[in-house]
Amino acid sequence: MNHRPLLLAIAVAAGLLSLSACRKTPSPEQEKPAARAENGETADQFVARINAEFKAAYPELTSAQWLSSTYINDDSQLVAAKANERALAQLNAWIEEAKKFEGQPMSDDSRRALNLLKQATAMPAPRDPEKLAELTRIAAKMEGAYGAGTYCSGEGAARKCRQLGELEDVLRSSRDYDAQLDAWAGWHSIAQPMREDYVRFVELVNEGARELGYADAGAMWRSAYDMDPDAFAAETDRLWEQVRPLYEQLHCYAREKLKQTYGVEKGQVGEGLLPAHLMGNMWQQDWGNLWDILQPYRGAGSLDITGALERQYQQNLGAALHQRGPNPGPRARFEAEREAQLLTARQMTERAQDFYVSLGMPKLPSSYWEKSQFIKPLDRDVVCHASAWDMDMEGDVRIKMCIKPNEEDFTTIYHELGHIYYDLAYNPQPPLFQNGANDGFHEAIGDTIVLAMTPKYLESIGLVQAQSQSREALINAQMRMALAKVAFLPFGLMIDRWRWGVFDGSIPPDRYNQAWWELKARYQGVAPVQPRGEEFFDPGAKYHVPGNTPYTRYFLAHLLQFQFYKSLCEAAGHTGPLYECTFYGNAEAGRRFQAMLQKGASQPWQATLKELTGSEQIDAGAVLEYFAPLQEWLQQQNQGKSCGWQAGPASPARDGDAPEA
Ligand code: X8Z
Ligand code: ZN
Repeated sequence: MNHRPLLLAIAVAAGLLSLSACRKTPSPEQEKPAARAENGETADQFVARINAEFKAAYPELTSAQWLSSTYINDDSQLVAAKANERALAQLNAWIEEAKKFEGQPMSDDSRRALNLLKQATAMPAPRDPEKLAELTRIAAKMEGAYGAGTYCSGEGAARKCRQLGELEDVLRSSRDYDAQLDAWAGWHSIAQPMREDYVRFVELVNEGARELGYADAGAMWRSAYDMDPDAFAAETDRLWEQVRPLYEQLHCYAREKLKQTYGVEKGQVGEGLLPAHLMGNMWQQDWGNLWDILQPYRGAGSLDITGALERQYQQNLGAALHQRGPNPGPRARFEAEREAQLLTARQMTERAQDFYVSLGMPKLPSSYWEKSQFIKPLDRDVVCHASAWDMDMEGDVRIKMCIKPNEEDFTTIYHELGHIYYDLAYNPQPPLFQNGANDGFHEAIGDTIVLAMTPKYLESIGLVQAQSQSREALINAQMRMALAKVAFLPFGLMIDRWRWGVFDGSIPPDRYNQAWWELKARYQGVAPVQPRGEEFFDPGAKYHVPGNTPYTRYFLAHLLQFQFYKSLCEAAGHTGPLYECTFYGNAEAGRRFQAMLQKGASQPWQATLKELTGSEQIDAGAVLEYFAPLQEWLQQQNQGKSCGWQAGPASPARDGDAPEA
């Protein structure tokens, strides 16, 4: 979940506006006598009223959601479900009322706002009050179950219970095949009990979507892109085809290294698939943790960010212990550790803030520092999955994370602050326009900054040592970025390929897990090493499924961020190769970025994209330009190897053929 819990989660434009990309001009209709509803209200007045009511009601919803995510128990779940129930009922009532104004004269802004209203939630609720209540109960329960998920193993004194963070630590750091398999399978076991709830959840949101006039909830999600929903789906196929060759090269290289590390038998599954539990990440969406295995040139350009952050933590711990005098006891030691963890997490956030401030953006308000959750509390369950929150549309912004001193969490902070700075920038807009140009934009802001964290920038802030300039160092830096950004691409696509199928019924409940792994094989080329039958519900082990957050946004974001980056680099006057650019400290880049953020969802995203990049299309050209040196290097490395994989007879990768890289 990001900044807009449930309600407004995907509030972007509806299909009706289509590609007109109409600019906001003072509406001539405002001068005509406007049609009025029975209460004498014009369409423009109606929109102004719901904007005001929406904003007034919003803090109660976000507070309830914040509590249920940072303090999971039955009570907070009940309160969150009830708040959501009220909000979704109100939304349905507004949408119903808005029908009165269909075909009536109104300003362009009001027309857009009313279209956005129909898209204001990713969880369309049935009108039937009992079903609505059931839906919000299930939603709160599934999110709570994910957050509280705990895997216990071992007997007697050896029995231990671990949550997601600890199981992720195993995948991050251990290279023991069985320990990784245990952690991977252990986490996936927590999702099994969600299956039944998810089946019902799908029925209920589909009913809600149909009542709004969509074929199903997936069709509704696809309608949120200022273009024909089918054309949108086709667009994602086109974009995937653009980047697929690059992914296949990376896949081929990674497989070879895994075989070298774990042996030919264990380093792959079936015909060329990567073992799901060996990719350093629970969902194989980011391979950055496999740096020890995949690093192209040992020691060329040291980018050990995790090491630097760990040292920073150790320093903080040393200072905290020192304050407690000689020979601190276990309790004092424990307190010092907590203090150092919190301090390190705050320092990491300060560094991220510094980048935004260098672009001319404001410092975060003091309430951000007081109210955010930076580290995992020990006395209760929380949803650790990182999120950014705009509590009241007027400055109470927060992040909720369980930060650890490692590179992944460090870049995630930059990601979350991207959401926060977007929120702050569009707060002056009417509430219905307070959203990303489309949801991919929202996910791309912080990641654009991450692209600008070049080795030189990291050196300049003292996080890594002086960087050598060599071809080896360049390939290392590119690989580091590719393991995060390129490895992600097919994952960014497959989750909603699964959900679109689930919502439209082409994936029925008795094929949930099978279809999941077919899509994992087809797009990512990964597979589990043990059978995963229908007794499992592996999609539920990924936050966004129980959390009902649409996922295609991240696929779009992984392309958009390169387009944004390229344009901001040009604005900053960068000349050389794209990958060398940082716009840290550049006021002009900051001005252009901020101008985009301030627009929010007030116009079709195509117009917003054009203002920054000159193009109205999402395109993978900038990704390919950025990674050109790595792609060439990978092709050399993979020469003579048989790349590609056989996704299995049930789900041919391409009309029955293995994709050959
Ligand atoms: O969920 C997130 C963010 C919050 S919007 C932490 N991301 C996706 C994920 O973790 O699966 C960021 C990248 C992809
Ligand atoms: Zn995000």
